[in-house]
Amino acid sequence: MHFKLEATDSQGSARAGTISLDHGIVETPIFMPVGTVATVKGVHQRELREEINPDIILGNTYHLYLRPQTPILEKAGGIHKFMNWTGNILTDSGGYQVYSLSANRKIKEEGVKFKSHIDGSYHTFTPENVMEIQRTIGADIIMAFDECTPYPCDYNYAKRSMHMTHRWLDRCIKHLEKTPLKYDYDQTFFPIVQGSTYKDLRKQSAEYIASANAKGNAIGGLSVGEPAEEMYEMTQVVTEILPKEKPRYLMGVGTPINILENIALGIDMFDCVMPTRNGRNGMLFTAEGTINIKNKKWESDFSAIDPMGITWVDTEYSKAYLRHLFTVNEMLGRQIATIHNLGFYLWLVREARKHIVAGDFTPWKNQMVKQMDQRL
Ligand code: PRF
Repeated sequence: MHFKLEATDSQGSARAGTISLDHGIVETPIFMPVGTVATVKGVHQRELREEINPDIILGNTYHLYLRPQTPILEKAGGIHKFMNWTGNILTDSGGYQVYSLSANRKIKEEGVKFKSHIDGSYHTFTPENVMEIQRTIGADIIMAFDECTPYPCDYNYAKRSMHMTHRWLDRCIKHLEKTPLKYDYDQTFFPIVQGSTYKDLRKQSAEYIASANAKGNAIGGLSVGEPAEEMYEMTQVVTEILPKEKPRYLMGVGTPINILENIALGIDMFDCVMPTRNGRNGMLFTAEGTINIKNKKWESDFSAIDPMGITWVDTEYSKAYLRHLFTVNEMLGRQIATIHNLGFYLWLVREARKHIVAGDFTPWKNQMVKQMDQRL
């Protein structure tokens, strides 16, 4: 993997760069659509490639390990072949899903014992086996096994958890060194900063993570219910410490406004279920603000879904028609909303990139944040 910084905003810390991986070049800042179980829900790979064209998408170790299960992915020749996606893929380690989805989890120094949310069966994730699983899934970027603390989190728990995440990181690195690649392309490993909402812990964690000298770094434990201002404060503390010449990934963030504010603080990579999940719920993100398409006010509004026309669905269908599809619970409605939202998110980060390169990111960002903070 190679990261090249191409431009930095003169009024802030926003950066434009490129990450070269074996399945193509990723232009940053980037938003990675979430494809939890080897599908970006509701979108054909062809639509994803031809209409939205993200340089990288995300999969989840926790889900893929449970279904279709690792041996099937190995037989397929890795996740790219299995799902017919020739672009880059990143897998999250399960360090978040295990806490948010499984029941009866027991966290110990050795690892996490958890009960599957699908059939109630018991499993254990350790830093070692999660590295093996990610080798077999075969994503281009693989993540350290961490503990994502909840919000709020008392100081002593956050501190103990952070130290355990650091020890787990050492185990991940040690194990990866003796776990060969399974396929004919490289995998890049990213460690994860934790430390809850405590500045001193965040600093300590960022220093520890930076000292691991990985090719890219991630920030976890944010966007878990804390006020946005607190998230931005933590991002800032951490980005001041993480090396400038390596990509920075803020995990699980966020709204379009969160994304622009964190780009301004020097984040390069994002992922979030919001455009897909909220889209399936009838929430549309636009440059003018958010739309609840289920609202009666759209019943006879025959104007285009989004006159900006970023993706073809935006002008092909009317608001009234899309509202109708949601009212009668037709799956086409959820598909259209998903394509629209992903198209918008990718447009937003590409636009941010253009403005960073052009040198007017900050005023553009401030204007966009004002505009998008409205309900239509
Ligand atoms: N750790 C991991 N994945 C994550 C998170 C984390 O803290 C978050 C927190 N927003 C999202 N996804 N491994």
